[in-house]
Amino acid sequence: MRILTAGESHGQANIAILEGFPKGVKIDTKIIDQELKRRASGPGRGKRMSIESDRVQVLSGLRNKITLGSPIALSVKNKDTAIFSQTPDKLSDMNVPRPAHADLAGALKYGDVDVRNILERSSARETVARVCVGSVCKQFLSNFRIQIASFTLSLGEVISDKKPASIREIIDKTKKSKLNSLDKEKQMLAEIDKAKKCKDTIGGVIEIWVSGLPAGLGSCMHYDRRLDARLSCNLMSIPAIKGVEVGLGFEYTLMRGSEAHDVICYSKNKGVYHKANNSGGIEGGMSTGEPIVLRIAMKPISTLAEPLDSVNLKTKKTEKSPRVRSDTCAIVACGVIAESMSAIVIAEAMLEKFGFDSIREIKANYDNYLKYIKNKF
Ligand code: EPS
Repeated sequence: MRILTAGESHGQANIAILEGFPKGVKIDTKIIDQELKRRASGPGRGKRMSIESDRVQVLSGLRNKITLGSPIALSVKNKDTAIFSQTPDKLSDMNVPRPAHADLAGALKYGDVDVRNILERSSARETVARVCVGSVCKQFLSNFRIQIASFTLSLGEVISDKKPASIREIIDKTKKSKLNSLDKEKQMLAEIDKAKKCKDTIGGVIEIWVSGLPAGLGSCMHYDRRLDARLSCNLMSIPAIKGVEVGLGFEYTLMRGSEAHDVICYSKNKGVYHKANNSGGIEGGMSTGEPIVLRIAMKPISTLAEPLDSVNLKTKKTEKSPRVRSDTCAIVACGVIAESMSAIVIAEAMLEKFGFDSIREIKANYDNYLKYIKNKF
């Protein structure tokens, strides 16, 4: 599977092309739109989200809601295109980079003192395109009863006490939460309000689960085929993500091997299985068949309502960074994006293992593999 995205934050549209996706998969664009709506929602989102009403347009690759095996082109129009429709002489340069954004590194890299030329593409708005592709991948995975869900594990200093027992619990509980959390919603909402009042921003930790997948996706045979490496790469590519954990992650370092590692058991019913899932469903770069558990750390949104000190790249004088529209918190959006980026990796791994021309062929190979595993182990 190959994926390309294109689009600027205030350009005409965000576009994705998905190539190498199998034939015969039913895709409901309403489900893509629901995911886009989830991405735009959540407490702490800024004014831009009330301007946009993101809807996908499928430009190619589908006939009668079924994939053709040809490249799938997806487009989501922007409503706020003001910056691109203004004539250049009316548009002032933006010469003060915002700390913690791509502005300064991009200005240096591309040799441009107008950071607008950098921030338009580096903006997290681009994740609109990724969520469209993620939704297509999720719909493919649902043919194999593979589910992906996420929840807000912490927000600022408020940390959830709940350890979910199953993906069902995550889906059921987060459905009732504005913050995609399992508990402590009130305290988390208060954190956002506090940050907003101080004209500040806030981040948090998101936990992502993938369940229902077979053992043996990914590979131990080469570093870039490892499933955990690929998931980490995709998750780390989300703007504002500064850390990724698999399973116990950093907590492993506080334990001895004897208590940390998942003991292997056998029962006639289940075959071989792990007693616990500290590994987060991945050992040696391959899925174990247990749910995959991942965590990502989202830093506070970079653009502040009370801007930080910076430097004017033209005058070299100290100046406050510009006041631009932003979010106080985008943790709910980030959860949806993380699910999408995970769905892309798992879909790719499924195609590698079970073929990629048509869903019929993939299903047959998949069923055959499950039967083989069951009989042999
Ligand atoms: C947006 C994410 C943020 C928003 C952006 C829309 O992106 P950024 O990384 O640029 O901070 O601020 O909206 C604007 C740029 C704006 O004009 O308000 C998103 O997720 O859609």
